[in-house]
Amino acid sequence: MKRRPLLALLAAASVSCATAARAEDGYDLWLRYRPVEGAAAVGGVTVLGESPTLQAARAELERGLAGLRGGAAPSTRAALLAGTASQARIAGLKLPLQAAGPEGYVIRSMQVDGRPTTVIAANSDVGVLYGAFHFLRLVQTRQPLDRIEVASAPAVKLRLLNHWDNLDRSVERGYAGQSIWDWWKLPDYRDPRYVDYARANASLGINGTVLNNVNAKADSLTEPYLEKAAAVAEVLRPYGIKVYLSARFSAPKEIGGLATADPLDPAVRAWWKAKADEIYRAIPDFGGFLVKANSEGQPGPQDYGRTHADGANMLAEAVGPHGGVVMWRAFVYSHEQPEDRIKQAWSEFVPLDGKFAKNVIVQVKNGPLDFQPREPFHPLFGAMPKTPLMAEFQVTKEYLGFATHLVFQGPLWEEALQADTWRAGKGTTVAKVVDGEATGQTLTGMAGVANIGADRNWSGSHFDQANWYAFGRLAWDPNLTSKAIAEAWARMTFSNDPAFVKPVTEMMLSSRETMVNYMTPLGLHHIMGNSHHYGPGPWVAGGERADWTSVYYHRASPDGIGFDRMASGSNAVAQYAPEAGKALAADERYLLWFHRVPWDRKTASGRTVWDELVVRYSRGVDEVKAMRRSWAAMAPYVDPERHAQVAAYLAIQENEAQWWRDACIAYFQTFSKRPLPAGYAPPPHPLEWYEALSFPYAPGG
Ligand code: GCW
Repeated sequence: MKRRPLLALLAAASVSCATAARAEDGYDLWLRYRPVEGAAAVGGVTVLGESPTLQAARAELERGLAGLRGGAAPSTRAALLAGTASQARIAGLKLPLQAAGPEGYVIRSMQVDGRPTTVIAANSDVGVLYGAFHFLRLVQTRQPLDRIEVASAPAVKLRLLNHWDNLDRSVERGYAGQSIWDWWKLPDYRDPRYVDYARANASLGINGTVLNNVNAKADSLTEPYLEKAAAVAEVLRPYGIKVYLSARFSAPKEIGGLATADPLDPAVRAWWKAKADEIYRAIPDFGGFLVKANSEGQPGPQDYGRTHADGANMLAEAVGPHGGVVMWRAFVYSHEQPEDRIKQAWSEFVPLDGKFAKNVIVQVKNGPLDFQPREPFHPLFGAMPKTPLMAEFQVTKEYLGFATHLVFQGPLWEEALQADTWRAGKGTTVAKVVDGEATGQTLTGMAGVANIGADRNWSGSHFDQANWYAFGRLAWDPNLTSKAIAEAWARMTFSNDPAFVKPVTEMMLSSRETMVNYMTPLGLHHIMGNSHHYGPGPWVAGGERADWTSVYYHRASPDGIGFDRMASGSNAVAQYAPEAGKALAADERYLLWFHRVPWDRKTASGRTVWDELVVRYSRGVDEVKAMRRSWAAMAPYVDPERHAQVAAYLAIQENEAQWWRDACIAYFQTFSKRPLPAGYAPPPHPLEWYEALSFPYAPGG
């Protein structure tokens, strides 16, 4: 009895210590487990069972609670009991585990053996692990711990990271250093970091990872590399994470000695079957293949006059007997095609609806172009009811300012997931297509192009960790709000202090719109620097293919600006259900995506398109200035190291936002030939100055 106030005092003391100043480098992500009030009331941990997964759950609970209690002993009045329904003690509690399915869990405050107990129960070991992480999140974010009543199961089956990592450790579109996969030292050396990677992913429910770039090398499928992949799979397995590989379609020729990779050729089919058998001998729970085919120069079935379905089904036949899947990407377009680039995936895939094997899932980017700051949802989500479709989001910020711009992508993904396809009437959101609710598909999935690298803070910036976090949470529950996600992340990653949580959550939530303002307002798209995609490049023209230029997309001329995708133009709008198309075309956020308009056309604000562009570009810069002020005021709540780095990056962001504004205004003004609205400063340099900037060493190329 006497000990309690003392413990409380100790806990309080360590809480204020932690808030004062503590060097942090971001390695711990949202699993920092720094002391919080309330954790001292949690009892000692009992996890029933000894599988590697249950051991991981126990270790995480012990490690997490020890940190959160600030060194204090567990409460002797309460208990924490975790296990699966195969344990009599859990089964006897009669918890509603049916709905938890194979990966979900129930967490409940209840009396067990006369003691207040927190029970974490599941049907499987990995469900217990996920439940353990959920419980730790409740403690970390200071939720009430004495009346927990949680039941959770993932809405989506395949929750995957896609690493665009190359065998030489470079990362395509990676801004966080080298690949974490040290292929050279594998399989003999397994970097302990792989375990922390697995913990972080398991804390979100991510259950698979594609180790290599979709622009794949066939070498990944050779014996030595399969051995390396098997070593990674072994480390990740206890955390419920399966390994997948990107498969190069021409591998039978390149490493198999065959004369062709034609998917209808019996020798080619036999080669893939044998390859799949070999992979499953090395990695018994191998997840399957991800394939980028006939896109941006990658080989594919069309090289032999075959269809995407022919190619996908051949691979599906090879991995099917082992329980594997094939994720076949719909990111296809060809410069030999005169058709509007954003229409091509629909044209190629819709005729194949219903023609894919059962274990094929077509992977569709959130929008029909390419991970832009804003684009409408991909029309394929409303057009292939007989085919499992998985959503692909880009966690790494290729088009969103790389690692140095603070852009929280939760709102971007929420916007895509909550978009209404109208496929089966109002309310058929992309989320309902992705989780199968609207289509009845049971093979469902969500992929995030990883932003993870060997940088100490994993993601290249502290705030980019939030994008990894948000992707994982949305893959588990695509209907979560980005607000709830941002708030939980900010609490765990930095501080529970309301004076921190509120302004930082607000800053995160508005950051995406801010970026749209200073990069691509009013539906502009694909106007960044050529190839590396860094900085503004609205003048980009010429080169090997028109659809890699900016002028192809904005079409600015003295008469106006924008891409006519209505019936009078490419009619891309007709790829949507009529109601959805109508709503998108009427939405000013997509004005220049769907319409070509004269410079003097009035916008909703009453200003002309030209004036509105200038106002929005300028507003974006002002908003970054406001972010800097708001972050400066957060110094008392954040360790100096992380605070300083975020502050320095925000200064870079402000400079670059200004650069985007000035360069785009200077360029578009050569067509609009109109003055800037009163009070708006002209760009400090002539257009040629911006055009002459060059960045041969931009990262991620
Ligand atoms: O976003 C574009 C990138 C390419 C990428 C491609 C894809 C892996 O610029 O780097 O290649 O998309 O998604 O396949």
